[in-house]
Amino acid sequence: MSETATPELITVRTEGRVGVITLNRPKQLNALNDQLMTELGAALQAFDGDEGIGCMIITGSEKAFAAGADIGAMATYTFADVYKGDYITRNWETIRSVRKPVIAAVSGFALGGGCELAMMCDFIIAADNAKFGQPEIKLGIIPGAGGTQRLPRAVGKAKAMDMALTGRMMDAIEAERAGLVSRVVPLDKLMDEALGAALMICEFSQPSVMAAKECVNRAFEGGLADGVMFERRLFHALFATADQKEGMDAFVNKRKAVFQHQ
Ligand code: CO8
Repeated sequence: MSETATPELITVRTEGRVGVITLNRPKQLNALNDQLMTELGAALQAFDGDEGIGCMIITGSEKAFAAGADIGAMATYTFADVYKGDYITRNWETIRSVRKPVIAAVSGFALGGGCELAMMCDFIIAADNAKFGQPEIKLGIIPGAGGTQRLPRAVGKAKAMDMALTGRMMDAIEAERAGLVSRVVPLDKLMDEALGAALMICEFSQPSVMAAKECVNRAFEGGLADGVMFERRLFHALFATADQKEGMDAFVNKRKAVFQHQ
């Protein structure tokens, strides 16, 4: 399908200024195939370019955020197939180009590519039934969408090695303790919690929200000195925004700030 066609494997809706994308291949536990990833990328880019949207949420079903890349679709690929066509991986990078915040609201299984997709989001809010894992080793492969890189940065080498080498799953409590998820809530409160966080983010100055996201991502991708300098430059730059004047004037005059996102 083309990127402009109506999506079939995701559903898309808005809640105020929040764009909500729900992965929707329930029978396959939201296994991530080429079409789904293309649709997801297109939806994220559309929200990112929409002035009316300030934050996005990606979620799945109660049973599965996503149980990984589609094993059936990959089963017969050869090295030459995947290398020449950049198959499986080619449309996974879109999410990293999105500049507004993306929250993963995870219930059920987030395995393999599903765990990697959640980790590509800016933070993860988990339901108490969530299970995270990188079970690729059981299939004779390794994670291919950043799992061996983002997981150790999130949970440290010991747990990341344990998960990548044994394929064991981490439940929501362990995932929060280890730093993989930011909050754990009862399953029936998951979307309320994610929407609450997203709506709060939407109220803040969009330039400062985008700058904060960019700076935190720098901490993952570069050295400390570069990251601190990058942060300082953006910190200084935000004094050029009307929202900085509004935010500080509101504090000084003991009133609520109303940001114009400029
Ligand atoms: N791909 C395709 N189909 C799947 C997948 C998957 N990853 N996971 C589940 N399904 C299907 C099952 O085949 C089954 O289909 P059917 O009903 O037609 O038989 C249906 O979903 C329901 O699954 P189960 O019956 O197995 O449900 P259970 O509750 O018994 O078990 C599990 C749930 C534990 C999640 C189990 O389904 C499972 O282990 N799934 C596979 C998990 C896995 O190995 N994931 C890693 C996949 S490899 C990967 O993600 C590589 C990422 C590389 C990213 C590269 C891009 C950048």
